[in-house]
Amino acid sequence: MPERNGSEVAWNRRQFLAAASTGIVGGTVAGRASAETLADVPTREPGADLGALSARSKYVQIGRIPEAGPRRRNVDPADAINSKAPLQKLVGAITPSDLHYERSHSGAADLDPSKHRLLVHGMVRKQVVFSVEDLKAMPATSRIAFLECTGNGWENWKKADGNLTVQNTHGLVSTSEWTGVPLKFILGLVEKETAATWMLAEGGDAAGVARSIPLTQEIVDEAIVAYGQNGEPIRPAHGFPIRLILPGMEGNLNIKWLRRLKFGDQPWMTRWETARYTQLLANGKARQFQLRMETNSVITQPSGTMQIRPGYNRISGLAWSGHGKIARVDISTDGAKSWQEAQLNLPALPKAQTRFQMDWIWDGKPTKIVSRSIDDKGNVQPDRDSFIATMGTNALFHYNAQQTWSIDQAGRVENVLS
Ligand SMILES: Nc1nc2c(c(=O)[nH]1)N[C@H]1C(S)=C(S)[C@@H](COP(=O)(O)O)O[C@H]1N2
Ligand SMILES: [Mo]
Repeated sequence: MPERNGSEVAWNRRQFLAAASTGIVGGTVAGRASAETLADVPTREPGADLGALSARSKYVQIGRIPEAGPRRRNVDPADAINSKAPLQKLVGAITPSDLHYERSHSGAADLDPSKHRLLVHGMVRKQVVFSVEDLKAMPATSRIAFLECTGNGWENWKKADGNLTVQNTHGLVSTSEWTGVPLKFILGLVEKETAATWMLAEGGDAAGVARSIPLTQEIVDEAIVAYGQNGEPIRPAHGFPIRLILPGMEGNLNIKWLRRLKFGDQPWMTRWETARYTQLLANGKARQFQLRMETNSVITQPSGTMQIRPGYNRISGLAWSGHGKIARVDISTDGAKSWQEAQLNLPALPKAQTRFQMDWIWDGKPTKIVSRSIDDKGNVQPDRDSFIATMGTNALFHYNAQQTWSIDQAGRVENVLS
């Protein structure tokens, strides 16, 4: 797939201005196009005092939504098992840390970093216990990567509820810049034995989530024992003081509140990879260790429960792939009959969310809009019918079928299966 650079992005200015001059785009854009003097612009405002932390504007209503699993919304926060990111209100590709989705099996532990330790043992020549300060003194790396819960999309496995927003259907994915020690550096310090092909990672929360991770070359090269998220210490909800980051792999493997790494020559078969996080296939057999997150995308604007007007609309959304970079996103505005290539906000980073967008003049007739992503390894996001034909409807995890939003005569946008 040929790579394009940012300066080549062809903004369709002509189409935008044509829509504005005919007034079909509505007040804000048409008003902006006709404003001519300073009198059209609000006056200047006195400023608030400066403080230790800056807050969001009082005009901005944005937040996560705590849920208790598929189709269990509006629950008591004490019963929530995850809290979804407001994808429909985000711009760009990075998720602010306080809006990053959260999946915590027994709440967010708040660990004292001066007491916390990481034990590294098993098939290593030197068993070591590291303090957080030890880890922070080591060479550090930073990487922008998405994190996605395997349960993302589970809302639409069996049926589509028309009242869902994109936050409900796809809010278990987020992108952060993660900073920490490359796993490779730690492997060298403890002198991992060559026969050790698996790593057990265990969390220090009450649930003690523990997963066996195959030490493929890719994982050895890319895994990070992270202590930083978006430029600050990782927040308690996301694993303070340290967590594992495995770009592109199942969210569940990215162990938070990391307390132990053990090396061995076979998986440990913890309850998290036997009873949980297996994939029930159409033939009734369960697939284990499906570890990579698939090629995915979703239109976030316009999306479920929004209302649009005929005329000029800008379609925007997010695409991501656990295999590598997003190479292309196609958009259909006629229910997957014909497709047009969307613009990507570049650079498209490997295993990170990539923003895409496209101009669209809606003729006011009922229709359906869909996006489909393709990554640089040639993986194409499947349509729902072929996805269900392969996977059946027994499973709950790794749903990555194309998302369709239907738009009715009144411009109401609704979640549908296809
Ligand atoms: N120790 C521990 N690690 C954990 C979890 C947990 O509950 N405990 N949840 C896992 C799951 S299922 C996911 S999807 C990701 C979520 O990370 P986040 O809450 O930072 O988004 O962390 C994983 N790591
Ligand atoms: Mo998860």
